Amino acid sequence: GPAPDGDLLRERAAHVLLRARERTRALTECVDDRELVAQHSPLMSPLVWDLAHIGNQEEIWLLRAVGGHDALRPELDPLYDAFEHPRAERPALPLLPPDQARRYAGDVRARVLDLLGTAPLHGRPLVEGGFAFGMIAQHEQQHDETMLITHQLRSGPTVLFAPEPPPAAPDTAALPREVRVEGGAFTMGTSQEPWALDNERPAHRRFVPSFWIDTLPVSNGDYLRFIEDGGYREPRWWHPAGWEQVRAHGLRAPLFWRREGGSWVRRRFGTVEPVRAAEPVMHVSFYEAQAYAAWAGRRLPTEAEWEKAARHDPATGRSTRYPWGDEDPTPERANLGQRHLRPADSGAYPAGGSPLGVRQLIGDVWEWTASDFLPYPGFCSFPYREYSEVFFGDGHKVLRGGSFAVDPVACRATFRNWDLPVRRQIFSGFRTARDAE
Ligand code: AVJ
Ligand code: FE
Repeated sequence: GPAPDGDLLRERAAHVLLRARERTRALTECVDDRELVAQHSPLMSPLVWDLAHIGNQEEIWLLRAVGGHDALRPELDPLYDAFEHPRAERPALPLLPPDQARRYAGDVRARVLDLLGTAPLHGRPLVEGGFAFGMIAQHEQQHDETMLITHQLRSGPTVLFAPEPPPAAPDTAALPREVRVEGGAFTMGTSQEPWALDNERPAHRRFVPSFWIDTLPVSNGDYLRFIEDGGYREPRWWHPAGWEQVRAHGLRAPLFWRREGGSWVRRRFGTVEPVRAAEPVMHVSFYEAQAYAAWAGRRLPTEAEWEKAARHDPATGRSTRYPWGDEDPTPERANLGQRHLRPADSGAYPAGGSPLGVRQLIGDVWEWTASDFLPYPGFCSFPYREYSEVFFGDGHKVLRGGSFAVDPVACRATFRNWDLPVRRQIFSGFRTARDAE
C-alpha cells in the first residue's frame, strides 16, 4: 500500500513508545527500591539497570543521532553500555538509584516526544518511515521481556497479576499432529517492513526441501512422557554439550519444575502451581528441546523451515507478515504483550493459524530452531554492529515466533531472536519437524 503519511507515523510512534513505557513502569513500580537494585540472578541485571539503560539508548539514538542534541548525561554512557559490563558485574557499578533512573528516563522521553513532533521522517535511513522511533520502542519492549524474566527468577510473593489465557479450541483433539510443507523456494526475510531490524533483512529466495512440522507447540504432557521414559538419564538423545549440562547441573526437568507429593509443580511469578499437561512446555534449553526431538524420532525445524511454515501462503506463493496474513496481531490471533502471564494451552488461537493449519507460531512461547544465528545474504549492519552482527557465528541458536511476553511491535514472522543453547530462564519452548521422504 501507499506509505503512511507523516502524521499517522508520528501518532503510531508515540503510541508504541507510550505503551512500552506503561509496561516498564508496571514492571518497576510493583517492587520496592531494595528489590530494584538487587540482583535476583547472576544471569540478569538489577531491574534499575534495565530502566536507566532503556533511557540511555533512547537518548543516544533519538535525541543525539536523530535530533542532533548534545548529550544530556554523557557520564552515563559507559555505565549502561551492555558491552562494557557483563550482567553479573552490573550491581557493583555506581548506578543511578531508582528515583534518579526514573527521572532520567522520563526527562529523555519528554524531549523525545517534542522531537517526534518535528523530526523529519524521510531522507536519512535512520529516520525513514520512523525507523529509529520504532527501533527504540522495540528495544524498550525487549528489555521489558528481560525484566519479566528477572521477575520470574526473583523469590518472594507474587506482585504481578493477569487474567488466564483462552483455552484450547474445541477442535484441538481432532487436529492432525503434523502437516506437510511442500518443497520449493519461498521469500525469507524482508526488505519492506519499515521497522524490521537489520538481521531480518534483506528479503531473499530460499529453497526448502519438503518437510513435516507439528501443528502445535510441544506440551508439558508430551514432555513428561520423555521425562518418564528416562530421557534425562539416556545420553544417546543428547548433544554432547547438552549431556554435559545435564550431568553438571543434575537436570531432570524444565527450569522451575520440582516434584512435590508424587506430582510435578512449577514456580511461576511467586506462586507454586501444578504443571498443566496441555500447556506448551517452557523454560527448556536448546539442548533439552533437541533431546526431546531425538527421543520422539524427530528433529527441530531449521530457521528457514520455521519461517516457511509461518509465512509462505501456498495459494498465492507470497510470504505474509504473519501466519494468518498481513493484518496486525489481535487478542483473537495470538498471546502477545503480557496480557497473560503464561502461554495458552496448545490448540488455542485457531484464528491465528497458518493456511496449512499450524497454530501458535506467533506468541505463547519462543520456539528453538536447529539453526545458528547467522546473517542473511546481503546483510548490512544497521544502525549499530552490537545489535546483531557481533553475535553472528558465536554459538547462538535462533528462536522464533515470540512469547506471551513479547509486544506486537517486536513481533512478526520475520523477527529473529537468539540465545546460547544452554539458556533456560527465557520463555522458550519448541515444536518438532521431520524430513519428508
Ligand atoms: C535480541 C533479545 C537477544 O536482550 O540481548 C536488547 C535484545 N539488544 N538490547 C538481548 C537487545 C540490545 C537482545 N535479544
Ligand atoms: Fe539493550
